[in-house]
Amino acid sequence: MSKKALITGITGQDGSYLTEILLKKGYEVHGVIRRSSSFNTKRIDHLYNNPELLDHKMFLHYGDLVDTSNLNRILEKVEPDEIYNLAAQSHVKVSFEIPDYTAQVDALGTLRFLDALKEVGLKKTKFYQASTSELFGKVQEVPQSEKTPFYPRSPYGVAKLYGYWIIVNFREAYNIFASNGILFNHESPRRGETFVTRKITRAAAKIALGYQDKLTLGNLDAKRDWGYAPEYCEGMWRILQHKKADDFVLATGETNTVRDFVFNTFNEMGIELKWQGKGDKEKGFVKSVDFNKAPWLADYKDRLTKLKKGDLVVEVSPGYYRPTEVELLIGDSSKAEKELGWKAKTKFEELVQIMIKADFTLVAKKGY
Ligand code: NAP
Ligand code: G4F
Repeated sequence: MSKKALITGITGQDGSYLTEILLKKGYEVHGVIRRSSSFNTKRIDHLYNNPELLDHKMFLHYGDLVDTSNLNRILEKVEPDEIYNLAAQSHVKVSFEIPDYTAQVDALGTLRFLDALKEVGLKKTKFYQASTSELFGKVQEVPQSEKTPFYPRSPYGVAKLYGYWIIVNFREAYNIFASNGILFNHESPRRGETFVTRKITRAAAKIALGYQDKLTLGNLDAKRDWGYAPEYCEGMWRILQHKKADDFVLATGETNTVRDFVFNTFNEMGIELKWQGKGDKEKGFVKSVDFNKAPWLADYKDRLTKLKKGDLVVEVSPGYYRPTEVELLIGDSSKAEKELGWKAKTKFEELVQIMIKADFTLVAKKGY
């Protein structure tokens, strides 16, 4: 009989990749989706409606991490072998605007789910918790590993810290197989449009195609350890296949600034930028344009805008600054490499290439 997995947050970036991975491994996949006034399943429609996967076993259930009774019902009905708790209010900046809701979902939602699992009495079910490098916040050590002390810097980070510790507590108190994946930033063409990488690649594509004049960002100096999301979702599965429940950092071990991400994105299209000014006066101008340096754009030559040296394409607005910022993240995932055989393969330059090519193609086709 195939194993059953239950995924919360199945409609998100990671949920969609994890579903693909588990279906390929022969799992029966159950996902929890929220009621929405318009369709919210675009990242998984290609799986749900795929005639080639007609014999696939994928089921969706309405639910919400703030609704205990329904979590109980879903657990009783599905009786999963593995649970992947990916649902969250996952935007750090937004968590300063809605801290209570963020705590309800990201902190107490994790508790509700674990407690439901305990009450329903599914003793063999394994539980994966989507923990985060935001726990390290104001970093106490470089690079950050499973042993680095936490210092969260946002309501999101604090809520996820509760999620982390309640997992550890239920593991120790009730012998539940519950593990934290402490994942550093991971991105893809399916990344939400308001996270910085996707905001940059979409805007750069629009600028090159003439749908947008400039890109406005916040802190260009922030450094992140950016990896490729599908690899991290494979890592989640490996964490639950480990012989014992434990906590693992997944990261690339490289760090780059937001400014580097912008520079590389434009550079992939043959547009070189130069920076002038400091802080919120900093601006990015076109230094040179040579679309021939980007052979992948050959089919679109007639549609590219007449960008020229000196054009302003990037500016800073303090409106995007956070009240408290996480300045530097760089992870050490040697434990995951040693114990799970997991290692990030896609490096920074390749990640930028994947994302700008995907967004350019999308914008060229649809204009947005
Ligand atoms: P995402 O794209 O923002 O997806 C979040 C998912 O959670 C969506 O499916 C969303 O549903 C669902 N959700 C939100 N509130 C919910 C609620 N109250 N009840 C049920 N479902 C709810 O996030 P992601 O990038 O895939 O990340 C997955 C998880 O990993 C999150 O917990 C995130 O905090 C964590 N994480 C992410 C990263 C990263 O770099 N991506 C790194 C470390 C940890 P809708 O589609 O209806 O909004
Ligand atoms: O892309 P971001 O919004 O991601 P952030 O805050 O690192 O959080 C993401 O990764 C975490 C893992 O460490 C996850 F737990 C979390 O769920 C989420 O997936 O911002 C990255 C950096 C920040 O320093 C931010 O201040 O980019 C900076 N930034 C500069 N301008 C911007 C912008 N961020 C956004 N979203 N939008 C901007 O215009």
